Amino acid sequence: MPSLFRQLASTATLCVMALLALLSFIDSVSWAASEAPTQVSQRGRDFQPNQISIKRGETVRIVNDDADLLHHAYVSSDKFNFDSSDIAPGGKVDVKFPVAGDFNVLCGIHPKMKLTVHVE
Ligand SMILES: [Cu+2]
Repeated sequence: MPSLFRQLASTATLCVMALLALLSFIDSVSWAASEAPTQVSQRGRDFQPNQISIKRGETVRIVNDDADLLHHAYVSSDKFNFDSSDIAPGGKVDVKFPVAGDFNVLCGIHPKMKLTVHVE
């Protein structure tokens, strides 16, 4: 029965296409979720780099790479505030920037440390 065979073949083709679409959707979702944060180092009493540009909703990971210094990171603005509390040597903190604008990330322990984050 060729017509039944054709029907089965087209049903199978549709199933395969649906499965492929589902897999590519799952793949794109997991890629978006696992997007690595922009990393900034606290080293030599400085943020390195000290100027970055990200998109709204993205995360900046601040890592204290000074072996013997305590650091800190905070944002104080009318749009967005953040306070990490102390960051021990080797410690890290993730800061998510939910709104667009230009923000200064400062260290409460070393007043000369400044990171400028431009959020598109
Ligand atoms: Cu510091």
